[in-house]
Amino acid sequence: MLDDLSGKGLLIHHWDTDGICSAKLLLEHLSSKDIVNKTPELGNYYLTEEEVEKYSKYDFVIVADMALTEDNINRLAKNAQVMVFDHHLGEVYENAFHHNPVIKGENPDDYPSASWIINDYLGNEVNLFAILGIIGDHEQKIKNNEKFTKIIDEFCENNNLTFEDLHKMVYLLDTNYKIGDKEAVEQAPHQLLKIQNGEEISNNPTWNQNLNNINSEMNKILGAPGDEINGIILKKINTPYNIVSTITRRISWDSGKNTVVINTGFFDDRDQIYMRSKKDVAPMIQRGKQLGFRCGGKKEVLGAIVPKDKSESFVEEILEFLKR
Ligand SMILES: [Mn+2]
Repeated sequence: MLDDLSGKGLLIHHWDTDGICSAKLLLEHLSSKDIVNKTPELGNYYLTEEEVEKYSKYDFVIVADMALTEDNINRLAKNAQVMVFDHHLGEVYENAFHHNPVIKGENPDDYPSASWIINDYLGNEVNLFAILGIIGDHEQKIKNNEKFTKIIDEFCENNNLTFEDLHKMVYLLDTNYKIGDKEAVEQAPHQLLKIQNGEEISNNPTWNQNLNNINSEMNKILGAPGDEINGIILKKINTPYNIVSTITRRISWDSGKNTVVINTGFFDDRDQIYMRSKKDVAPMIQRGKQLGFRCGGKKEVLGAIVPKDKSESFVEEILEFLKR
């Protein structure tokens, strides 16, 4: 189906390692086609009105590792053939080719990243980019997944790499969105198309400098204690870096507790709210959508962008949900 696409094409992908690696794999496969890649405004899990208008002039649109709104997809599908490759929760799109085994009831543990799903769909061998997407989305937690631990271990052995080497590459690729550089995110898949091996990621000077800057900000934030309410960790942060998901992960994994983080510093008019829980958070994602917020996530993680005046009450609801 990918091979039948013709005309001018657009690839929209998530800004994280999984999205960048997914884009690299798709661009490589589609190298003979006329296609450009874009990521949404960083922090937005949807397209703005302006973006939808700009992106409506293409003949085909591919979306990778992002659950855009159904309205976004419908609008794009008016003029274009739309294909979506994803593993986030959500609804099946009526007007697109929607390849998302997780939505269709498959076990998420068998589909840990969009990069894996796409690599499989393309019929490629296991490779660095399929693997980096997985480690990007799960980090150390993937070690609880027996099937993929085996796949990753084998890959490391064959390529003379350690898990830590791959983990570091993920952190380097993720610096592009964490410093808020949308163009750098869009450039990254093209940089990956040129490289021969992972060392060229590990040794990239710009990404290493970014990482140093981000690490000092992270350490500053993680060094200050959060509040603990009924065994739930609640942390308010105010940073211009797009690191709310990373901070939430670190706190929740280090503490083993349900964690809610609010960042008031990324958008001028809205807060970023992130939650990680051992509970299935799908009902809370539904609730966020019902309240009209941009809200999405996976089985164990919720991310929402909430107007500043609604932020406090939504956090209250999340805390209530976690207590139940
Ligand atoms: Mn992903």
